[in-house]
Amino acid sequence: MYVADTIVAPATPPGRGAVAIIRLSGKEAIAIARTLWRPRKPGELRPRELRLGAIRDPSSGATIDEALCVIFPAPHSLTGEDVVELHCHGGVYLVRRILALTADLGARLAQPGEFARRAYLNGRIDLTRAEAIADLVEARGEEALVRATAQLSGALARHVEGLREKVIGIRAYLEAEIDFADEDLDLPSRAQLASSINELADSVRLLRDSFARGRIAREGVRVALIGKPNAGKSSILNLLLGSNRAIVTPIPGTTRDVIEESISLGPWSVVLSDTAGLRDSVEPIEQLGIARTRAAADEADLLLAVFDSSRPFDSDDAQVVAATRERSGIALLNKCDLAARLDRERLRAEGMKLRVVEFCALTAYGLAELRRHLEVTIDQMAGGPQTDGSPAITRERHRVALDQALAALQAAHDAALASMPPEIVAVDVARAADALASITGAVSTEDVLDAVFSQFCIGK
Ligand SMILES: Nc1nc2c(ncn2[C@@H]2O[C@H](COP(=O)(O)OP(=O)(O)OP(=O)(O)O)[C@@H](O)[C@H]2O)c(=O)[nH]1
Ligand SMILES: [Mg+2]
Repeated sequence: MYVADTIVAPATPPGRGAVAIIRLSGKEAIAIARTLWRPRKPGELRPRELRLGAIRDPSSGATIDEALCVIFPAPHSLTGEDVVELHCHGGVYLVRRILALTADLGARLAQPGEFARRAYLNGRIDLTRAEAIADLVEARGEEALVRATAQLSGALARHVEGLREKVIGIRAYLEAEIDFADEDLDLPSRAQLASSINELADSVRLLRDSFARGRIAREGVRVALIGKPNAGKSSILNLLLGSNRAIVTPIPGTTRDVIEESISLGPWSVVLSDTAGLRDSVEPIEQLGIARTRAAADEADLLLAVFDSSRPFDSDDAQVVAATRERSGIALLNKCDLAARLDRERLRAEGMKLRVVEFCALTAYGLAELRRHLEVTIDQMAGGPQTDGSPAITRERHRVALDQALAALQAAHDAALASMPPEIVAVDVARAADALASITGAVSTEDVLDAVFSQFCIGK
């Protein structure tokens, strides 16, 4: 439900900074600003013009801060409503004080994503652009940034709209068949119709299959380091991070909990998890840690299986090999600076199917090779390096909608071939159009909007 009251929130992150921006949107926004803020030089506030002035407490008349003010009257604003920005100094207490003053004058603190939701409801942005704003803010790597910018420019929305128009075109043929059943019109045959539906389904499938790339770009790739205690997992994490994040000691069983850190790898963002060493342990704390290792390995997109090449293969290593079965990743023969007691051939003989890289965490030997292989593996997971610049979907929501559209197109195709009455085929075609419309929000429900906008933070 659209409530047109006036909302307020800091648009800048909490904490101290040179400047904080407080944003108001709604019918009372400009009136509230006029009460709180007075220009230094006399004269009316003109739209989209930044003016210097002071913020005063209306009850005492005391000046609280020097601040810039800019107004964006409806409908040409972020939300489509009257919007005001107060650029004040970035003090924690100061911002809280100004927010309280706006509340006294009738503004309500905005919910997460409420500005973007109003922008959508007033037709300023579609849902994919709203999601792109969230993605842009969250982007942790070049691929995520490029994707979010393209989506913000409307590339995905236009692509989906194009597909929907084709679906509606097919619907138009069916309507003609219904309306002019008795007349001798030159309409496409059922076989032609079925083949057009098929073509369209192929395009929808292509977009759905872009999810792997889109998701990886947006969320990052999850990579778990697994191996027996003392194999060198934490040393490798630290090396990849370039900092001593995890504790490293010669004592097996040092890492007890899962440690997560992000790195960039080429265009990708990678979330690395260092884990407790896998072994048969009776110690209860270690057992809990090992259960977490297994969970992290299950959740990971890729595994980095670490082996201590200075020690003979044992039953703990066998557990690690077993954990890599049917999984993607890379095996590292670590400690290759020491005399070798375990080599590539032995690992292969024990059933290791992943690529094996010789490594030394102390000297960084093999690091370039590891990074290169990881990047190539991620490229492959994402469906190969992208060259054509076509948009990718980035969210489960998009994928579900495209699956629904595909199922409906399939049903329409079958009904068309089975010479079903045009009304029946048209129902399936309409379902496909609605599913596509839900992606951009041309058709939406409260539930969908709640799901999309609750991911935003306050002030967006
Ligand atoms: N010689 C040599 N020592 C290494 C290498 N990598 C790690 N080490 C040493 O091996 C010991 C264990 O390293 P960690 O990184 O703590 O091993 P881990 O796999 O995290 O061990 P847990 O947390 O106990 O499971 C430390 O003393 C490291 O300095 C290497 O490439 N060569
Ligand atoms: Mg460790």
